[in-house]
Amino acid sequence: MALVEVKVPDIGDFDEVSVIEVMVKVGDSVKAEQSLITVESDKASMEIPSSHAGVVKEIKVALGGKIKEGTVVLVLEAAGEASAAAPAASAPAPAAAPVAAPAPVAAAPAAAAGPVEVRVPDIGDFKDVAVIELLAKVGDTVKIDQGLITVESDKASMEIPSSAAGVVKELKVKLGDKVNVGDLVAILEGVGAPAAAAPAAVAAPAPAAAAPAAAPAQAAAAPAAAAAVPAHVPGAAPIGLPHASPSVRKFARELGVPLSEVKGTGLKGRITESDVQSFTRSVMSGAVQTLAAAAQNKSSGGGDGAALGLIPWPKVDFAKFGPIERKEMSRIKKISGANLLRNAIMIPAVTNHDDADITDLEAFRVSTNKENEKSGVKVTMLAFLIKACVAALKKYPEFNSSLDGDAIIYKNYWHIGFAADTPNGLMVPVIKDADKKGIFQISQEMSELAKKARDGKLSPAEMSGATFTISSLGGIGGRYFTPIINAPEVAILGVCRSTTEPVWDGKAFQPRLMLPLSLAWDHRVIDGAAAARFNVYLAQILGDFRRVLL
Ligand code: CAO
Repeated sequence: MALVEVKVPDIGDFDEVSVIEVMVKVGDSVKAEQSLITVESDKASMEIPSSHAGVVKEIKVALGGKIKEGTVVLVLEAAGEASAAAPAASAPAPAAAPVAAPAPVAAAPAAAAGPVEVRVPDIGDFKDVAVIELLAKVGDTVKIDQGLITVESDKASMEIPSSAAGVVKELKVKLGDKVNVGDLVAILEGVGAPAAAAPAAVAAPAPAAAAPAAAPAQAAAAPAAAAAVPAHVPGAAPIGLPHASPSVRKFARELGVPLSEVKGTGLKGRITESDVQSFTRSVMSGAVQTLAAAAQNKSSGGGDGAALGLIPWPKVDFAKFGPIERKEMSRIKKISGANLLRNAIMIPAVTNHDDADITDLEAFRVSTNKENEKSGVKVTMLAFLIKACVAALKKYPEFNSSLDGDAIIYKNYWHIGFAADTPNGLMVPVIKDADKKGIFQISQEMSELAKKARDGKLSPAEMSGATFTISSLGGIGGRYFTPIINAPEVAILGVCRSTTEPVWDGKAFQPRLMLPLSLAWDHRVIDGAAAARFNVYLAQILGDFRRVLL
């Protein structure tokens, strides 16, 4: 069986258009006329069909690559004789209706100031194509060649440009209308007639449009030209691309938005520019994750960093170096991992370390617990830390805030989350309205919530709404660490194990119980001086709780 090179047919004025989708892969059997790739200019997108039936042996183009007439798209092992019914590949595009072009120019001669009719130019083989987007409205001032409407067949979409500059007086088509060559699109109040050489706006494939000098005035007048798809086969299999006009595709590409994940709200589910905008907003706010980001979070180490332009995550065959055991991460670890990764990457966090002298507080805590031994409630250092943090948050409200775009939301409630280590991973239960609760109540709630966390019984409500979080490793050990902020909060306090240290009191070293504090904060909202003040104040309160009353 013969190997056949399938080449880009005559696509008219298109030169160096980008490949935006490769629809087949090596090994696929394709039919003659089946679409192989989609290419796109800023004004139209089109599919390039196969000239032959056969099996794909090699793909010669890549996503993002530029192609033009004659570029080899792929190599096929032809199934039989080259399909006679496949004009596209070898033969130039559809006779690309010569540029004897239609209306526009004819209707808009010299420097007319009166009404100018804009009509559908020669769009080649296309008949009864649907208007899927109105790009201008009555009252708009449009430039020559500016797209007025977008039309679409099952194989291509293209913008119909204005043949003149002017103000749109009347739009003669509406969404869903079917249009043909010569149909009236709009009436403009001419503010200037088309210059002699209005370039082919739809950058369409009309070969004739490209014809140089030959037909100067006429050709110039023919803004668009033949249809976007060289070999249009009515009724061919629908394309796999999401429906969106070329300009929306371009917009999405500029933002890196995967169109296939955007829900279209336009006519027949078409994706509009505002759909792309709202998708972008949802991703930026963290409400939605792109499939690529989700896949990255799933992969080893929390992603390969490709989206950040990083080198790939190292792939090592660990078994080469010694025995290994592979265990799937728990659901909680996967979820918290994805959140931690996002927070670590997206928040410009800084950590301030300080120490609080808790000698007296610890003595008070121990004596309180002795006195209340029978109550069954153990007063914890963490409960005091929660109360002290509420006082500091009230004094420095930016630590109890969240970012919302360019605004800061200050919260007039104080819900404090605390990190709890559980067999399944890290969880953060929340003590609600900690400002209104006493140390006993907080201690009791904490022990109940920590137990629930360990038993995997925390409800979502018990883990939401925190305005600030404390992560205490005090019961375990360590000196200082840099906790990751629990977005959308803007600060977190890390606490390590207190130790008795020699502290200079001005005359001598005294043995004092010092508690290491590590405050991580979002530099977009908080600055270093505020963080230092917060820590100093917090340490003062822990040193002497009476200060809360001042
Ligand atoms: N310094 C010295 N000792 C401390 C201390 C501190 N800062 N904090 C607690 N301790 C001691 C307590 O006195 C207690 O000792 P005794 O058993 O002798 O009374 C012991 O450590 C256990 O403390 P606790 O029962 O009061 O528990 P806690 O309030 O410290 O912690 C909880 C509760 C749920 C926070 C904890 O069990 C936990 O899960 N900690 C880990 C949090 C975590 O993983 N953070 C990291 C997040 S970032 O990856």
